[in-house]
Amino acid sequence: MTKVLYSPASPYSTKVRMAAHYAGIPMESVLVDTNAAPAELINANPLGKIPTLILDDGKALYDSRVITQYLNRVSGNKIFPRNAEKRLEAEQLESVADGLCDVLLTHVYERRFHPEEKIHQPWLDWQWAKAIRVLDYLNAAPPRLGKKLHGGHIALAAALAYASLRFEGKWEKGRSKLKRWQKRFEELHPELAALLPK
Ligand SMILES: N[C@@H](CCC(=O)N[C@@H](CS)C(=O)NCC(=O)O)C(=O)O
Repeated sequence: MTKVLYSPASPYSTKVRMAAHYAGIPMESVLVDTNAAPAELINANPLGKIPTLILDDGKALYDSRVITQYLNRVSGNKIFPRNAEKRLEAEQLESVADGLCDVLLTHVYERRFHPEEKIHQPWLDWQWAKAIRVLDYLNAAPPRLGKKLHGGHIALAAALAYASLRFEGKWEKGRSKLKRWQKRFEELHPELAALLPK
């Protein structure tokens, strides 16, 4: 069976696991600690990042957007719309949601990997400004949400769950539409919400 190397707090891993579940693609989830650089991960992905997918024939796939496109192909377009314009919209939403994860992760890593005196606050401020812009942009017009999902919705749900996990109380103020979107996603899709980090 296809394996996904993941960690429950990793938003890109959450996205991929939710997308596989949504598309009905069975997958064995293998918990890895990227900080320990385990051989199974490094041998599959020289970047040592998760998620990394390992197919039955041993082929490895990364990063998460390569994986969601792969899942879309093998599921017969269950993750991205066939219509070109709608597909571009979904891919763009996935990209901006992943970009939000990138800046949030930069914050987490700056603090995790540097001693206090080496933390560079202007760099953190620069990154945080991006997070604020993305959150405001999304809050101004949250994507339409229903039972039928695409990869952009799934990526956004994963990104907001990560924001709540690491920055609870710091991102929600003044963004009630986005907060409601997050809640509604969880109400409409409890089986996917079960994969979100809590
Ligand atoms: N662009 C990548 C980002 C993946 C990523 O940065 N994952 C983090 C965990 S959330 C990771 O593996 N970090 C370990 C490291 O950078 O060494 C993707 O979309 O998969």
